[in-house]
Parts: sequence; structure tokens; C-alpha cells
Amino acid sequence: MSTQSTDSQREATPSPAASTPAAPTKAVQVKLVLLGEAAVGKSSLVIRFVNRDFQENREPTIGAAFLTQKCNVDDRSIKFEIWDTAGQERFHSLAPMYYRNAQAAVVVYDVTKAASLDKAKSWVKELQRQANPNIVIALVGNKLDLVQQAEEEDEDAEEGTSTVRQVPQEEAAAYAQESGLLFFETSARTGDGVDQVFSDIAKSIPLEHILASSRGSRQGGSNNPRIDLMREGANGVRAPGDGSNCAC
Ligand SMILES: Nc1nc2c(ncn2[C@@H]2O[C@H](COP(=O)(O)OP(=O)(O)OP(=O)(O)O)[C@@H](O)[C@H]2O)c(=O)[nH]1
Ligand SMILES: [Mg+2]
Repeated sequence: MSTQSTDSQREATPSPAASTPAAPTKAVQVKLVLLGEAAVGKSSLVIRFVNRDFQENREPTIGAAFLTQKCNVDDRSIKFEIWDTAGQERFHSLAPMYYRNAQAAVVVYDVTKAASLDKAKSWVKELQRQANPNIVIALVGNKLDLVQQAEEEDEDAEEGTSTVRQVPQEEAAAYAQESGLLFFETSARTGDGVDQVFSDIAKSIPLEHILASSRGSRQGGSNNPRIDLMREGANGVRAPGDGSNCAC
């Protein structure tokens, strides 16, 4: 299976601009997976979070990319180990390998493309059926800047009447609430809402559960979420450096 091994290793090192003082406690490792239709902006969201950067016309992800970023929230220090999956349908069958044992999932759709919310809903169903039952799922409507830009250009229109927006915020928020998901709208382009996604996930993760299961695996249990994919060289991707900077 091919992966963006070269790029993802480079991307995995957080930029100095993202640094804040390190928390005194040792970071808890949290495996997070991004899922969603092709071109909704999954890679762009992660690059914004990890590298504080945005690239127009990104190449589609092939296989998956791996990045890490630390996040200090309240008294919690978390190191996200992020699997950014490819949205193209031909890669769908690989997804279980990435969401298996994940403690968090970010399911992304594009606010300007109604069909991408349907795809996001089908990912949520699959996660609820097959992923870790304690997984924290965030539903994220991306490309908010396109809606804001259209509203600014059409000064006479009432707020919220933009024809560019195809997914009303209330509709997605109601779906998220009834399905027990966190909900956000973001722009990877401007950075709006992006850090919030990860810091709210960091607050919602049941850390005690993760610590207990990793203690169990050190004592011979088999529940360690990192064992399958984090081995150096697995899937052609090497786990990058310690991601010692922090984004939130
Ligand atoms: N205007 C705008 N464009 C965005 C935003 N996020 C991503 N894009 C653009 O949308 C295109 C697809 O972005 P990607 O991040 O590659 O999308 P992806 O979901 O990772 O796609 P796959 O890897 O194929 O699954 C690129 O041209 C990005 O520049 C955003 O917030 N606003
Ligand atoms: Mg991608």
C-alpha cells in the first residue's frame, strides 16, 4: 500500500509558530483518524493544525498520511497521532486499518457540497458500528470561508441566505446532536475554528480509559491502540519525532 510517507514525515514536525510552553505532565497519546469524502479538506485541516499553513490546490492523499501534534488543554497534555486518510472511494477498504483502536475521529464534509454530508453520515454509521465504542467523533463542516466570501460579495442578501452554502448549519448541528457527535464549522484556509476542533476533542477524550488500557497492555494485554500501525516501517510510514511543540 502506498502512503505519503515522505511528505507526511516532513509534515509531522510541528512548526515553531505553533509552540506554547510544554505542560509539566507526560503527554497521553491519542490516536485520531480523519475521514470524509475526497476534497472536503481533511489534509488541509490537519496541515493548518500542525503546520499553521494552507495550500491552494493540494494533491489528493494517496493511502494515508501520518502526523503528530501536541495539545495542552486545562491540566491535560495530549499528543495526537493523526491518520489523515484518503477520501477517494478506491481507498475506502483501507479505512478500518486507520480507525481501528482510534480514540477520536474527525469526520469532515464541505459546507458547499450537500452530498459530502451524506458521505460523512455514512462514515459516522460505520464508526458507530465498527470502531472503538468509546471513540469521540467530531463532525466538521469545512470551507466556511467560501460561504463568508459569497455573503460579503452579495451585500444585499440577508445573512445565511448564501446560495454557495448547501448544508445549513442548523441541519448539521441537529444531526450531530442526535448522533452524539461534537460539531464544528471550520475554514482550513483562514484557520477559523480549526484549533477548536482539536482542543474540544482533547477535553472530551476519556483519558483515564486510555491510560488504563495502555497500562493493561504493558502488563501483557493486547489492547494497545498503537501496536499495529505505529511500528516503525508499518505501511511504509515511520512514526515521526516526538512532536514536542504544542498547538492548543
Ligand atoms: N476555500 C477553501 N478551500 C479549501 C479548504 N480546505 C481545503 N480546501 C481546498 O480543497 C481542495 C481539497 O483539499 P484537501 O485538503 O486535499 O482535501 P482532502 O479531503 O484531504 O482530499 P483527499 O485527500 O482526496 O481525500 C484543495 O484544493 C484545498 O486547497 C477551505 O477551508 N477553504
Ligand atoms: Mg487528503
